[in-house]
Amino acid sequence: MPETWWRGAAIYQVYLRSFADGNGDGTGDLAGLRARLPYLADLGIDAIWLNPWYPSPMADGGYDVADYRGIDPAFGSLHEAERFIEEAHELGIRVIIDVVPNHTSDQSEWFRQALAAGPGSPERQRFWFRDEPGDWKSIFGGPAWTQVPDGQWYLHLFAPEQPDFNWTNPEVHEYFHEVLRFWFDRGVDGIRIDSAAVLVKDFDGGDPDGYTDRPEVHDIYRSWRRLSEEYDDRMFIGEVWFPDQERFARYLRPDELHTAFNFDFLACPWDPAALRHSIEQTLATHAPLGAPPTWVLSNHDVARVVTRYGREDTSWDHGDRRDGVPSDLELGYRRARAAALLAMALPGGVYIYQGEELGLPEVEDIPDELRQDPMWHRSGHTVPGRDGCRVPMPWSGEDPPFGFGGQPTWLPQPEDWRKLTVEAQSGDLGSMLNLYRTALRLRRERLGDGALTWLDLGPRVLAFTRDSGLTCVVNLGEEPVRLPAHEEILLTSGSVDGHDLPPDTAAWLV
Ligand code: TEU
Repeated sequence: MPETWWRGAAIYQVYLRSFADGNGDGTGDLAGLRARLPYLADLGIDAIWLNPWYPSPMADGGYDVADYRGIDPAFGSLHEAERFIEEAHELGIRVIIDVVPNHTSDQSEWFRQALAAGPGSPERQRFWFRDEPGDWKSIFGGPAWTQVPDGQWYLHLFAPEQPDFNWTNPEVHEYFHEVLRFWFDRGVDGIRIDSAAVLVKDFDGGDPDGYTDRPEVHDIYRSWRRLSEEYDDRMFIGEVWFPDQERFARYLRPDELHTAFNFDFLACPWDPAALRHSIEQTLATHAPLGAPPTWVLSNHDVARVVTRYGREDTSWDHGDRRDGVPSDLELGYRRARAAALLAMALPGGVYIYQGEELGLPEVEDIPDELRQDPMWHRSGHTVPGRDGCRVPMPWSGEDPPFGFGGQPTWLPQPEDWRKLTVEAQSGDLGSMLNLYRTALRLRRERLGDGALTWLDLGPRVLAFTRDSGLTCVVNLGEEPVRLPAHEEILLTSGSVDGHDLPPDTAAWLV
């Protein structure tokens, strides 16, 4: 693996609670993940990104971390985590874990100490306690301040169970340096930085968004970068939801983060002009920095791509998730197949969210009483939230839990997922699973980092040739388009009629 292994890597996101259940309690865990490592090796990915696996009350799916140097008993033990890292490495798979520096759990030792120590104590200085609440709103809905029994209020940009750290406090800086060393010492290859742009707060600027992208946040990542360089081949991927590309790019300077998620591409509608603009802007932003771009279609926070692309409005907007809007899933599935070949053909790294390789749709009929997302509860049960993209993976069999593990699964699986299981798709050469397997194999052989040259095949077509000679053609129009001259068709996302590429179909040519 080249020294900067992440530059052209295919990275698979494991939402541990929903990947595979090794002890039969209906929740995913490390035993289940370890048992499925051969599946991931066979899929052909280079690294795994794990959502938080730490001790947590699970008020926000583990993003309310009670101890950053442990493993939640529901997932297993620290020893199992260390064995998992070793086993992944033996298969040539790197491991990226999630670190959540903006906030902790209200059940964490530090926050409990802060509550006990009372107003004005050093323990409270690790967080944002005030005598009066501010007017900021929580990203999950409702106020961002919650009162404690002695009358003070504390800040939480997300749920009340997630008090924000005070990053002007040197103790917080030192604490997270220790956390990074703890996991780098255990062989972790990368860190996904949660909510990376909101750590530093400006309460005095009168800005209702006085926490996004404050200049001082870059000092934090410069110190983290210096720390990572004490180790070999470690990387940071920042969760930076930020439309302003110039300010987004600051996080990717050579002394800060190695990569960041490209949410602009994810949020794009299924439209050639919008996608081309996003791709060109991404490449132009990253090139001068020497940072590889990333391409991502789904994650644990966003409605699944098959459902998004089957909707009338195929774009994504955090502020308007359009839950329950009608979706033509067959159309969405065709487009998701084509989008997969587009994303995997582009230069840089690609992220695959578990279940994306199975063509799973968003589950939009989860019974309300089973929903766990704090967005659902904090919105007064008006925003269904993100459980619909977190339903446990279907592996085999004709009925739930589809080989996931025990019953009931922590979120119910749709009965008709019997046709989407790994088992049902493995033997089907035309399945989404085999499309991803073949694409990842060809990508590893022929693509990764590098450059592209656009081809003009009409206004409804995205087409480019990679420096390795592979040409990707995507027809986003409503009429078939003639393929450019080629010697061989390596792969298509749907059936191709001679030399004509049907609508919502992609092809890889040489
Ligand atoms: O997400 C940060 C974030 O901005 C998103 O949560 C987004 O605002 C939200 O999903 C609305 O669609 C990270 C994690 O990815 C997310 O799962 C956590 O809930 C959040 O941070 C708090 O840790």
